[in-house]
Order: sequence, then structure tokens, then C-alpha cells
Amino acid sequence: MERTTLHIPNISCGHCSATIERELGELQGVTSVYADPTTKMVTVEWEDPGSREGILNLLTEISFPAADA
Ligand SMILES: [Cu+2]
Repeated sequence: MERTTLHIPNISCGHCSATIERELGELQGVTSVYADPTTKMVTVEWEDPGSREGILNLLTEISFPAADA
């Protein structure tokens, strides 16, 4: 299992974090997503065939790009 924590500046409320959790949760291989609207940090865990790149690409597609990617 792999895990990363990403800073996502576009998170402004609980609706944003819920959207991220739902969208990333549907990505193949993703096993866990926790998005904190207060800190704007998202922790994602995944296994094959998930990938860090796939997660970053999806976040960009849904207009929540990670700041540190
Ligand atoms: Cu929001």
C-alpha cells in the first residue's frame, strides 16, 4: 500500500472535501481518502493499479489541483 498527503488550496468548505473524497474514492486502486476542509490537506491510500500520477491527474481534472505536485 502507498500513501500520500497533498495540499489542495482550492478546498474552501466541507462540500469541496466531500467531492474530493467521492471522486478519488471511485478511482481504481484507491482504498482510502480523507480530505480535511480546515487544513486543506488530503490523505490518500492506494494499491495497484492506482498511482500517485493518476490521483494527481484526477484532482486536476476536477479543479482541485494539488499545490505540491
Ligand atoms: Cu467547498
